Amino acid sequence: MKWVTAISFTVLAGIVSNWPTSGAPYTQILMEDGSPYYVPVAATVASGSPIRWDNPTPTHHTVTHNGCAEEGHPCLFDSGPVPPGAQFTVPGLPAGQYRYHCRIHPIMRGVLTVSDTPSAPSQL
Ligand SMILES: [Cu+2]
Repeated sequence: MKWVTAISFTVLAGIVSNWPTSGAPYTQILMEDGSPYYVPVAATVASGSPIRWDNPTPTHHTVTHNGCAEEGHPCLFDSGPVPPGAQFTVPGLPAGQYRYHCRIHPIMRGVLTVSDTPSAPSQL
């Protein structure tokens, strides 16, 4: 029965990829060929909220958490090469600050701040 599951996933993936981009349930960050390279270069999202990087440029880029390039540090996300016209989605991250870069163009750097959900009660 494995093939049934495979077909279900294929159909689901088709539906998901056809979702309209307006009002999409994720935070979108664009990759660009010029400064600041990631737009917005400093993004803030709620914890658990998906983040999607889109590559509208004619070259490959990566979205690599800085920890992935530093021995002994946790590596929370690394897209690998994202082709032109493709995108990379992280389903959600715990609260914290995540600096990231492009492995192909080390000059490309961004920072993602993941905050606790706005509805969380204040600790003041
Ligand atoms: Cu790049």
